[in-house]
Amino acid sequence: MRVIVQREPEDGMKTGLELLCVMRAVLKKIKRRVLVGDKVVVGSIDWVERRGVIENVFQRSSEIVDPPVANVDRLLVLFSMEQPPVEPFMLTRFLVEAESYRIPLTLALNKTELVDEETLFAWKNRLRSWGYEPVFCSVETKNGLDSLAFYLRDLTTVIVGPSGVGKSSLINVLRSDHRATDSLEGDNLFDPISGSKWFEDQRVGEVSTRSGRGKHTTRHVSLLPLLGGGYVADTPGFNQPSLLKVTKQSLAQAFPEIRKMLKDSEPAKCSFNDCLHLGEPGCIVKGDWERYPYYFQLLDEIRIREEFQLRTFGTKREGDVRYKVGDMGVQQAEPRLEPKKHRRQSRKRINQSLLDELDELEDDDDSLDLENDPIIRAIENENQ
Ligand SMILES: Nc1nc2c(ncn2[C@@H]2O[C@H](COP(=O)(O)OP(=O)(O)OP(=O)(O)O)[C@@H](O)[C@H]2O)c(=O)[nH]1
Ligand SMILES: [Mg+2]
Ligand SMILES: [Zn+2]
Repeated sequence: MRVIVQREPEDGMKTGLELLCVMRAVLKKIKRRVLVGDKVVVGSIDWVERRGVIENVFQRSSEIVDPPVANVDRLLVLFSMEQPPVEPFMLTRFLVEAESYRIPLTLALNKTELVDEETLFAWKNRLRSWGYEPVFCSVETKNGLDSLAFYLRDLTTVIVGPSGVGKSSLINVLRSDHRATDSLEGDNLFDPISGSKWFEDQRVGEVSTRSGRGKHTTRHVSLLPLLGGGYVADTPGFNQPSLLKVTKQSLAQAFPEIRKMLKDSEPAKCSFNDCLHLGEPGCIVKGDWERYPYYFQLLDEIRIREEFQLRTFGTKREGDVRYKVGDMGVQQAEPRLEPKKHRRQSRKRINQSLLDELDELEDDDDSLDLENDPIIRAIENENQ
């Protein structure tokens, strides 16, 4: 693993160097994972050969699952106006996934030069009604890149979004010619080990003309130092965030529209404590907003997933709540009480058995696209 050792002397100039490290055997034994973005203790350093041993991992301030990155300060959800065009439901999926991590998020729309002013204006108003202030940008014309650079400065940011929207292109431009206007020359100077890809450009793909989509050019998660300070992780563009951390109960909190309605009506509340806001009498959430059908659709998808998990394993996943049927058939949420340690183990077992099960499934159903299935991918990431 590559570890950056950073030094911040009085003159404010950040310098650092990169070490190639292995993990201490005992960490492997206790299956402690080191994620991209982790802060670690390095020992047995050979400064000449630039080698070291990772002795321990610091506690994480945040952790996202898909892609697996630790200590993320901000999520940048990037879509493009055209090639590929914004699909509102897919955008909603990405936003819901991003909201579920409870990390500050920025929504940006790239390739603005491909559409006219009216279209931009219409999208701006539309997204405002969703509760977002989007940043419009174009890697091509460099429009809006200053505001983005400002959002990313000194933070660890993960950029997510569908394939082909320009995530890698944006990172390249933020890491190269943009520096001239935005930060001091030579700032944040890292001395990389040989063979390091940190100063190379990210590979940028062609958008396939037939589908208007990218061709999954970026395959791995990597954390790249920004010249003005901070890090950014490029991710492969997947079109289906897994929503594995989202439960029926937490879904509403991932919609700013619902959050606002609930807040505005305070102190009045929905008559049921665990209201799923399906428009029953006594529910504060009304149906006169654009994404209400998406909320329904996602709720349904999550319900089906939870039922599948319940049927298959007799339990749901971490972060879930159990339901018991209370008076008059009303479902009541109940937090799961097992200690964390056990939960971790059993989750791993569950994941493994789910994978085994799907392996078997695959034998008699080869239409199942395991490699690209978002849930399988996230589970595999968790198991690694
Ligand atoms: N017209 C236009 N094209 C752009 C812009 N930004 C990026 N592109 C092009 O969009 C294509 C896809 O860009 P990438 O940066 O590879 O997209 P990505 O989001 O990293 O895609 P994956 O790695 O597949 O997830 C490339 O051909 C870029 O040159 C822009 O602002 N305008
Ligand atoms: Mg890419
Ligand atoms: Zn309600």
